[in-house]
Amino acid sequence: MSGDAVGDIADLVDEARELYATDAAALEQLDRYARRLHEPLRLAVAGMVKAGKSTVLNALIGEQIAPTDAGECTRIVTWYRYARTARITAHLVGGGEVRLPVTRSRGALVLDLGGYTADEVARIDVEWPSESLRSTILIDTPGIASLSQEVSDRTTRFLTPSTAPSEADAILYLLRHIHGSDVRFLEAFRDTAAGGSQTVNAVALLSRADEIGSGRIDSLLSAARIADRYRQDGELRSLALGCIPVAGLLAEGARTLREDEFAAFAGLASLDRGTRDRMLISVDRFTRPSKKTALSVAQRRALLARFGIFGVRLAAALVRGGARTSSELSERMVAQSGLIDVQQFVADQFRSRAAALKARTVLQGLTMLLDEKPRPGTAPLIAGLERVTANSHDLRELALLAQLRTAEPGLPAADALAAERLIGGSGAAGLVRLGLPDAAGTAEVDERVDALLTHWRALAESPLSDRARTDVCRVVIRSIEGIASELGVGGRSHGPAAADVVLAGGPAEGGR
Ligand SMILES: Nc1nc2c(ncn2[C@@H]2O[C@H](COP(=O)(O)OP(=O)(O)OP(=O)(O)O)[C@@H](O)[C@H]2O)c(=O)[nH]1
Ligand SMILES: [Mg+2]
Repeated sequence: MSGDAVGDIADLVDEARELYATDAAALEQLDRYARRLHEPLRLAVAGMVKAGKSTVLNALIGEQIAPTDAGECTRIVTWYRYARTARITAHLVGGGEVRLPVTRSRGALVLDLGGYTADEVARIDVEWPSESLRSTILIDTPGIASLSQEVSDRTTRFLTPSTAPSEADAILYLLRHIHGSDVRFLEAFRDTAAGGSQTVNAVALLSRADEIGSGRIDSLLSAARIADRYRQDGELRSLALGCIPVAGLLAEGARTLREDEFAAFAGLASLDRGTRDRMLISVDRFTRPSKKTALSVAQRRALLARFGIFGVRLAAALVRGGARTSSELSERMVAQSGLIDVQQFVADQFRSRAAALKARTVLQGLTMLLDEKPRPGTAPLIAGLERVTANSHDLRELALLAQLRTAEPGLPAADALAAERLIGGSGAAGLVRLGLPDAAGTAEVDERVDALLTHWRALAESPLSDRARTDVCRVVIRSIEGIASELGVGGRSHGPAAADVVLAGGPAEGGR
């Protein structure tokens, strides 16, 4: 989305401020929308209780800052955003805020509510100097389908409110198996977040992937197969943009690996194979008193808490396989964990569309406000909202992506798949959309763009295409033209035809 489109929406928010100048609640809401347009993307981590949400969030940040124990804090929506100095603020339910101490223990942040209970705290804001938070605000949420209805309600009120857009622009939804509660939540999120456009802006993470094969070394392969199946599954496919297996504990441990832990793994790796295999056969065996290793039982328990039995087995195997330093080991463990796929997905599908996702949220919020509190003089604002929606190609892409995922596409199957890729369903980068390798040269790109334009124009103009199909084709053609201009190709036949594509708006350049 071009900066201008965000600017247009900011102008509409200003117009709304004048219309609602006498309504303090509406003004406060509008101020929040205005700020939201200029903040980083809000990405929430959600899922059922103990799905591994806080652990994955820590892995993404690369620090142990979200509490993963069973304490009070896991019941509170907690925001993690970038700031140069660390600061933690609790926002109280009745209004007002208190500063909480920044305390660490063994490298992990300890969130201390200072005498307040979780019920008294509406949300916690953690400002933290981590580079990974510069472009994304991460939000940890209490587990849905909790034993405590109030805890679940906190998350559903936050992510799927009934009278406002979701507080999150996109979510990482963690699940261990698909459960009825997961499907119900994702449906509610899709409907709330998307409003009329039904945008799909959630990705499913098949979490705690190391436990899937009982911690056997091939667990992650089994997890990958299950994730594949879920990805093809009709139900999840219409609710999430993908399904990625991830071993969060392994990723968190790897990204925060300490020298003493590396030394412990090196010690295990140096044992003869038979001894090591027997020792690591189960958690029970590993924590039995034994003279075969210099590690105390307490040290072994600590390794299990940090890495799980799978992580310990893998780390020992990786050291034997040649990881000579803690950073080499950390890198290899991260590579196995699935974290990089998650990071890549977030970058390709969410961050590159950040402006469009935020814009959509604010457009939806303004529309809801106008519906809920109609007043004279709103006609120009309504027209403005319609104009921005129709003119923003990025918003059209988001809507079409959802349409292709959730409804009968009205296109031959191969075209539907190609359309999805071209509008960014497999990633927003130009070459990915064209289905070309990273190394593709200009001539190859040019040729592909030409062939695609010829194909999609013919389809648009075919007498067999009805209005709906022609509209889809036009969005796709506009996307191809956007890619051509982004990649600096498209001399020959692309230029003039742009005129017959009525959609205005800049090329799909993403929101960076
Ligand atoms: N083996 C294994 N254990 C994990 C993994 N992720 C989390 N755990 C463990 O599962 C427990 C819960 O993890 P959390 O990250 O706190 O889960 P959560 O979803 O945030 O839990 P709530 O906020 O209480 O709903 C902790 O004991 C973690 O160590 C994983 O990938 N593998
Ligand atoms: Mg948690």
